[in-house]
Amino acid sequence: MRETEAYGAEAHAAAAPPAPAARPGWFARLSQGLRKTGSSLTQVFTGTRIDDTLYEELESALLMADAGVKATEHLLADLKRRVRERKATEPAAVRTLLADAIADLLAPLERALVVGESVPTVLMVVGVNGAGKTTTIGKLTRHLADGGCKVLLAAADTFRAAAREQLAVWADRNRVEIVSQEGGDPSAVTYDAVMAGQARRCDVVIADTAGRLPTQLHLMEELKKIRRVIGKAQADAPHEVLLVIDGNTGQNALAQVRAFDEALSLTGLVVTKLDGTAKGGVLAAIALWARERAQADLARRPVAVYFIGVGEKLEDLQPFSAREFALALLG
Ligand SMILES: Nc1nc2c(ncn2[C@@H]2O[C@H](COP(=O)(O)OP(=O)(O)O)[C@@H](O)[C@H]2O)c(=O)[nH]1
Ligand SMILES: [Mg+2]
Repeated sequence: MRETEAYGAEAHAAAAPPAPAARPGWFARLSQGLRKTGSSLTQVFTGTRIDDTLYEELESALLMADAGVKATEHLLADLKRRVRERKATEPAAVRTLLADAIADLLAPLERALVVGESVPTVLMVVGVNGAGKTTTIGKLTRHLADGGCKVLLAAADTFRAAAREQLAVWADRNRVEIVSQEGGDPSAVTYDAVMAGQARRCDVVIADTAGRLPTQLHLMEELKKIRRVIGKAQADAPHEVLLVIDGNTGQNALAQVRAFDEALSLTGLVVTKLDGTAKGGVLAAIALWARERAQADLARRPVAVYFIGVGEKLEDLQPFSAREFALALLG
């Protein structure tokens, strides 16, 4: 059996941000991508005094960034505590302390995606149409294949020919195998793929699913069925149920997280399109949701944010680092 591979493990080995050399240009792209979200936040700290006005402006900026009411309250209370403790007197110092507060809030979301503990490791990827599922799978496949993993793709979004073709292009480009079937049943295709993955000793099987169905069917029921069928093909699978969300959708993304988690019990998230949005604060809202979820059931595996995306290029999808995110946001 091959050794466990933790994609992005180097980036997550310590609390410190990943070494820039490991991901050339990434911090600059992340900063650029988060600029719209960050500019209204950094604006707050251009004055000369730490007073009620500063905190009020910060509250508005966090709400505007779609951090949500609860995470905004949490961050403000945490920040005021830090300011008292450090006896900060300059707005610039408060800005640094806010970065600390955001990094601490987001830290529990940071975890490396581990593949290789089971052969194959089965990943089920879900999300609404256009969130970025197929492109994320393509990018992830490339990273895994580059790392020496044998990957098999399952085209379980069988309802649209374009969806199958799009995944086939990625499979071709990455020279990995794909199980696809015109007009086939999504569960049957996924089942076949997991069985093929076992027979061919693949390291990873990734199932791409539909984000919307022909109207008479119910998406969540279909996805639950796929999840069940994966378990029939391989008892300990799926090992990951990943929800891809579009960072542009802000608070609506949180509603999607709740709905998909309720139906499928998510293990991880991928947040795409953080470039060109002013709503990147939604990660704070997600962090608070994940914290409450963990507190409600301590035995349950917590939800991670495995990757974030700031563009359409291959290198624009990278493992999530809480500290790096906070620094890029307020830098
Ligand atoms: N700007 C930007 N576009 C992205 C990102 N991730 C995906 N996209 C684009 O979003 C569109 C929809 O992606 P797709 O993977 O087809 O979504 P799916 O319907 O969930 O499979 C495509 O044009 C992607 O190139 C990102 O991080 N930034
Ligand atoms: Mg797709």
